[in-house]
Amino acid sequence: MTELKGALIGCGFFAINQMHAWNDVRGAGIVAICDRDPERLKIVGDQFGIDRRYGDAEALFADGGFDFVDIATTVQSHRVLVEMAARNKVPAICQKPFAKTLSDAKAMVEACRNAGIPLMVHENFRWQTPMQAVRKALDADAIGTPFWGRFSFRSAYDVFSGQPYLAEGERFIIEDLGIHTLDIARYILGDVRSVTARTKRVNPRIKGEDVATILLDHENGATSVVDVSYATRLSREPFPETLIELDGSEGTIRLTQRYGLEITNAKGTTTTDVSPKLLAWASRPWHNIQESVYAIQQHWVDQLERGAEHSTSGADNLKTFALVEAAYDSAAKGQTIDIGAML
Ligand code: NAD
Ligand code: 89Y
Repeated sequence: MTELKGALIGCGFFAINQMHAWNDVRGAGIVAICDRDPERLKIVGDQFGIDRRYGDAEALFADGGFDFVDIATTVQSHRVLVEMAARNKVPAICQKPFAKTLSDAKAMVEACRNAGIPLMVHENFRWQTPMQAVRKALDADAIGTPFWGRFSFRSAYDVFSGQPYLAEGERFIIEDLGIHTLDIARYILGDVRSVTARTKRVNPRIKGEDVATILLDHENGATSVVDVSYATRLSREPFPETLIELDGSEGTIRLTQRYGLEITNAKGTTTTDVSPKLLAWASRPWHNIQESVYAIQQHWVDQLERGAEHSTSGADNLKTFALVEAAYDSAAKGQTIDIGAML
């Protein structure tokens, strides 16, 4: 197979994981990088041996010579960069959060559709080994039809030292982390009809909300709770694990801390270790996220090769992004928000 050539824009904190993962992915490699901060450009260029370096994305696209672009900047630049990729007819991956608003996100999907280029959102949490294990158990009919779920991420891990911008935005946990948890809820229990949410800020040193409790009515009649917190000090810090509880017509699934998958049905209870692999370049506790970065990037290449839609295509991600906006809207108004009307 011919190796696809990629260009990466945004050489910050998280891009290091993406660059390591591209080294491992079969069928693609990064040939050019871009960052408007010369220091980050030098650090990443030197670490990964990339000679083609750009301080400006327009100049990168003007030179060309790559088959796809991986946008790893923060959200403010996502729309402009995705639309630049569309204008240049270059397939694009865009980090989460996909956009600042749902209307921007819709415009980005439309621009790529009109340009005829694939667009995938780097929504990697559904690619974590434990999430895949839960999906597989449901597909194998281990608990019959699920009617209730809880998707929980509660932590006091200091995310602000690596990502200081998270302390500065008007919005924090739903937009940054809850977006993943909401996507997992969709991946496991299907699309959502309506959203009711409550938020709180506990940490006085940040601007946005750091606690959210979100009730989802799924289209198939299941109900779930997505609860996320960065203000929860526990005896064993779970970062970055998403814990899951599912009740079904024939049994239950519990994804417990330290990656235990417990399935109870008429045959009894089985407990399996669904720990993520510790990749050569990964480090605990991030290895769960890091493995999923590799998995989603491999999926990008595999689907391009097959000419097939990506699991977290731009169009798919609109349905996750709508839940983010609906959660903020619901918390602000104290009302339940209808998702169908937003899409
Ligand atoms: P960061 O601020 O450390 O890095 C962003 C980099 O992009 C900076 O070096 C900045 O100079 C560069 N940049 C910004 N706009 C640019 C532009 N127009 N042209 C060129 N360079 C530009 O941010 P980060 O912590 O690495 O986060 C990046 C994105 O990754 C965010 O959207 C964040 O939410 C996301 N993220 C995802 C995960 C995940 O698991 N999927 C985890 C952490 C962060
Ligand atoms: O930015 C966030 C993400 O996407 O995963 C975890 C994180 O780094 C901090 O909440």
